[in-house]
Amino acid sequence: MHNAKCTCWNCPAINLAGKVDFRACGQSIKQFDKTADATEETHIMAECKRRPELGLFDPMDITFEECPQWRKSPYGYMLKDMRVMILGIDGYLGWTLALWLGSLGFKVSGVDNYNRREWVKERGAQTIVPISRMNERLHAAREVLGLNMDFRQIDIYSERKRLKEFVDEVKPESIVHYAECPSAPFSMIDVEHAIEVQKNNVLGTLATLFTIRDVVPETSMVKLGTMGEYGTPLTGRPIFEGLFPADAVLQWDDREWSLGGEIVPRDPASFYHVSKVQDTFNCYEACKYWWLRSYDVMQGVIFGVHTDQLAADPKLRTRLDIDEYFGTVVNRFVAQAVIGIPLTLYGLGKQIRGFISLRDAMECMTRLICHPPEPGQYAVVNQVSGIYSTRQLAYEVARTGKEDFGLPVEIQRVENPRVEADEHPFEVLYERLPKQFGFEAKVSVADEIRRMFELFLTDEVKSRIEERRQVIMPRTWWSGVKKEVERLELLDLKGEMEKDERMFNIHG
Ligand code: USQ
Repeated sequence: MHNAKCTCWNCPAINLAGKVDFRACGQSIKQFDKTADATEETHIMAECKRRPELGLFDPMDITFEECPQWRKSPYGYMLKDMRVMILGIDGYLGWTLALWLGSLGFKVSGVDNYNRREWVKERGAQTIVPISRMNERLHAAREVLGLNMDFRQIDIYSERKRLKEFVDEVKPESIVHYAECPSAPFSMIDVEHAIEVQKNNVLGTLATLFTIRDVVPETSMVKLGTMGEYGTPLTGRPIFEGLFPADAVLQWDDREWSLGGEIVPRDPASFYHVSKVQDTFNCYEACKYWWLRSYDVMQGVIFGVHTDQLAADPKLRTRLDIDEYFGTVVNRFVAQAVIGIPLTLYGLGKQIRGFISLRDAMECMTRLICHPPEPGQYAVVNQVSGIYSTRQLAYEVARTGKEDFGLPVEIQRVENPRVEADEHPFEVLYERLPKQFGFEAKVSVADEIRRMFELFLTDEVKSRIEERRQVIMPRTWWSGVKKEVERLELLDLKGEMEKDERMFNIHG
């Protein structure tokens, strides 16, 4: 088990603040409160909020494996009835994670301001998988899965006081922060949207960090970042996991320096991605100033609709968007294939990205929640399970649509409304989740694409895609121009396949 040897030092049930003023800065006279231990060898001592009978003890002494509060689970040792609060619980990921964690025995609570519903509506779009209002969703979760989740409608930025009160009431041992606008095109519409996205994301995160400092400093924050923070370095240098590895060296002018532990360069691709970069620095600083602990999860492009809990009942489904703004590329391609729009490859279609399925992302998040960072630790994981070009994915969707579902799928190259390299090297390191946290991807792109076809071809979902046909073609250009992109060419699939069979085979 990946977290068996973690100790109370990692555990959010620990109380370090009471006896040792170790959150004070280096100049503080009162760094160690000697009343905690009268001996000269005073070192950091702890109390356990769950096992007060232990009194003061050395937090390194007890491992998760030894502690009766930590129980074995498929995803590592799990803190019994661990309280997890999900910010953004009404979203595509938030709702999925709530059901997933709840079914594993976590005590789930959540907040949401329903912004996502409003933003999608404002663009004339809709989730193609119907979802009901939150109270009905909560009711269904109770009826079908026996889950009791505590929910509050709160805007984490403008209603900070209410957030603080709710956090104080629940005392979450982990806070998953999904409460952000995830759309690059939405942030590029105009100044109002750019401001809306940055305000929502950057200030919401900042408010959350202060709340954690003031109310639950030992909680571990699992914060959703994005692979898009890094951009696609044209030099081909590897994309490390957030920080340079210990042996990285900068050489210049016959001199050299270690880069180990420094934040790697960022080259975000939209004002949305910039908001995530700003979050990174805010989280990094908060861990440094206040000894908070945080994972920054650099997630690749997500795809898919399935977890066992979501599929347990139609009332439990999570939202799924396929419009220009909120649909991610694989989900969009499948929806296009279902209603006969040739798949929209932007530019050359040789953009390469990291991808991960919805289900596998949930497993990664669970493993991270079960393995909290140490106090003061800001850690980063690149959360992807495979690397593909958009062209490879379009081919796979076309192949599955044709062969398995008899659909006449075509692929078109259209003008690229974004400013991004559409042909570039891309070497991503994504080793920490498998090596340190025991993650192994379970869902292949091909399987999930097939599953999406099955759902999207049902009468209700197909007609909801048809109803919103007009919001599929992109109209938001990074330049500020507002016009629908034009087709550059319709790809000759057979010819393309003969030219480059490798591109056609995402399994090879
Ligand atoms: N693309 C197409 N055709 C389409 C839609 C997109 O070719 O119809 C291309 C885009 O030009 C881009 C790539 O597909 O090169 C990915 O685009 P996307 O819209 O699926 O994803 P992106 O805008 O990058 O953002 C999504 C999520 C975001 C997350 C990010 C992870 O919306 O929240 O941060 O994926 S990553 O891309 O790794 O930065």
